[in-house]
Amino acid sequence: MFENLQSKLEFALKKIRGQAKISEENIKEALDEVRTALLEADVNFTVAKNFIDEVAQKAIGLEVKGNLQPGQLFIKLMYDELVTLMGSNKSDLLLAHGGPTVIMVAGLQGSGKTTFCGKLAANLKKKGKQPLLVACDIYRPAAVAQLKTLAQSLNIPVYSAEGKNPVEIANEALVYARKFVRDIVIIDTAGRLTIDEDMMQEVQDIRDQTKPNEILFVCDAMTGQDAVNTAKAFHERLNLTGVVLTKLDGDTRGGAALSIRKVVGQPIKYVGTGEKLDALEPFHPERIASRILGMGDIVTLVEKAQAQFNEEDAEKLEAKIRKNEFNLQDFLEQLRTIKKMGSLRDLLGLIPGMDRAMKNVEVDDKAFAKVEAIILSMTNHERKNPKVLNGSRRRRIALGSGTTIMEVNRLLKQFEDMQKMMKTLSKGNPSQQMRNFKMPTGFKR
Ligand SMILES: Nc1nc2c(ncn2[C@@H]2O[C@H](COP(=O)(O)OP(=O)(O)O)[C@@H](O)[C@H]2O)c(=O)[nH]1
Ligand SMILES: [Mg+2]
Repeated sequence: MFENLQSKLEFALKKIRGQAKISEENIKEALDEVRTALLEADVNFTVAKNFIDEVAQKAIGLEVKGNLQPGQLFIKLMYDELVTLMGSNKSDLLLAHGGPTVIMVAGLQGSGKTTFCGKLAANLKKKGKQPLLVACDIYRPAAVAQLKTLAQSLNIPVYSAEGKNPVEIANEALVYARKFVRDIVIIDTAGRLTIDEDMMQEVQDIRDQTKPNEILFVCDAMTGQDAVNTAKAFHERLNLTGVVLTKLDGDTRGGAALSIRKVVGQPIKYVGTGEKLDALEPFHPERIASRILGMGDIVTLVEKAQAQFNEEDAEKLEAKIRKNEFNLQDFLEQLRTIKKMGSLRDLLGLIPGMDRAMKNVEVDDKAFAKVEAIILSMTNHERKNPKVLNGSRRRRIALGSGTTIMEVNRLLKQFEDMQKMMKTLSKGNPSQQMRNFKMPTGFKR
């Protein structure tokens, strides 16, 4: 799977992986090769371009900690972006609340629809569901027979009806499912070799009648970018809820896997990895990204190191709080970290119990800037010893930061409260403390 893409990427990143220093120049060089590798893998042009731009931009801001090498961080960045490209998280099947869940399966002929219907039914049956398969591909007699054979081997019923049209069959199948208490109805539809109007109209009619919970587009991963264009056409017509990539066991270049999520905007839900009925896996973006990048060792290393650094920082911060040494300088540094991270919760998450307590707190960025300006107008000594801040010093700070004495006073009062709270927090029950606590300027409840 993805052998060619993998070896090309490995080549592109080889030069950078061991580097103690990386420059804009060698990032650019590596990214040019990554771009070529993606295009050769038949990744959609726009998707490839956006991907490269994103990585390039983030690479500039890479911050090196401890003895990690920038090259390793760069590879981790590539990995993270690949995961994002493919949708970040595993996406589960949407199930109906009450009444049978209807799953309609659509796609071109030979993409693996019928096989997927069988695999999905088998998979859901194992989980205790009672699927019903519906044969709506009536144009080739062999298609109905194929579904029946699959179903028989699984001991799952098939609904089919000779002489009826697919919309009637689908409707009757729903009645059947309710009557015989089948909780999942999987509708196998007909495909053509290319998109044609009759076929589209027919699946659209089936959709309108059966109102499926899931409309899954089955996509042959071997067909690369073409598959992506087809998926787009299906999506415009049917409003897909998800994609299934088949034949990932074959000699696929990777283009479809990497492009389809961005182009269609719907998650990949399953991948087919063989002809047998158990060759179905939920789609895990991280696993596929690891396979594509083939540098799992580095990714794991960087992840571990990053987790460790966060822990170290957290411990230091905690110690300071415990000893009541958390001063305005620390506060300023934390503010900046928050800004960089873009999330207050990340910081608060470092303080035991705080993340839960602050669940509903929002951050106001403008107020942040004011707080920052006030602290910046203080001398180092003042930041570390807020006690020395008498009236005249406060006036000077207000002037210097373009704020008012009242605002300076408020910040200092709130900082004092915060210090107190932090001290109790590190000892006791955080959520209890939070209830009575007034947020410092910049934090809104
Ligand atoms: N290797 C491999 N073959 C598959 C996979 N899914 C389907 N096939 C094969 O692809 C061919 C077409 O599958 P079929 O389900 O009949 O496609 P349909 O026309 O869309 O219903 C069959 O020979 C299947 O065995 C898969 O994940 N891996
Ligand atoms: Mg079929």
